[in-house]
Amino acid sequence: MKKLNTLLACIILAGTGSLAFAHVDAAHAKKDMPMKMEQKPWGIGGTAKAVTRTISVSMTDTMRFSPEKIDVKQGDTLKFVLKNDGKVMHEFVIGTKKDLDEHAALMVKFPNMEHDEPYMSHVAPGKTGTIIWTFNKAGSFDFACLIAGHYQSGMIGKITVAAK
Ligand SMILES: [Cu+2]
Repeated sequence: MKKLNTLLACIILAGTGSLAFAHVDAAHAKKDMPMKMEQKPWGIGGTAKAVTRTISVSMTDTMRFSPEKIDVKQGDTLKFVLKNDGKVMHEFVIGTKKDLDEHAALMVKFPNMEHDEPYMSHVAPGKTGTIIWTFNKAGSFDFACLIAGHYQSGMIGKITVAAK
């Protein structure tokens, strides 16, 4: 039953476009197709001209983000500048705890799974990634590195979006 539930979760996630399995041509697709602006419980993809605030986040091999807590006002569009200060790949994914838990479990099962959404960025060592995201819903959300082992080591931060 547990296995079936997991399988079901995979299908649901894949069906909603949260994850793209076997997305071998991700870089190419990213260049040619506009990112889809899909409303999520934690906000919606933003545009460069809507940016109200830029925040730099460092990711390190100690499996920590700096800062670990980010306070946002509802309606703000943040540009996250994500610097991988480590020697291994890291990623920054925004979501609800529930979504991230589920996604992290899939990453353990399928470590080579590739995915790309406007609320996530995979950053190679020494490189910098960016995300522009509009927090149009108030609430408490997480950001995390879902690479197998990293999430489980506590590579998680908090985003609090205060209601207008
Ligand atoms: Cu990581």
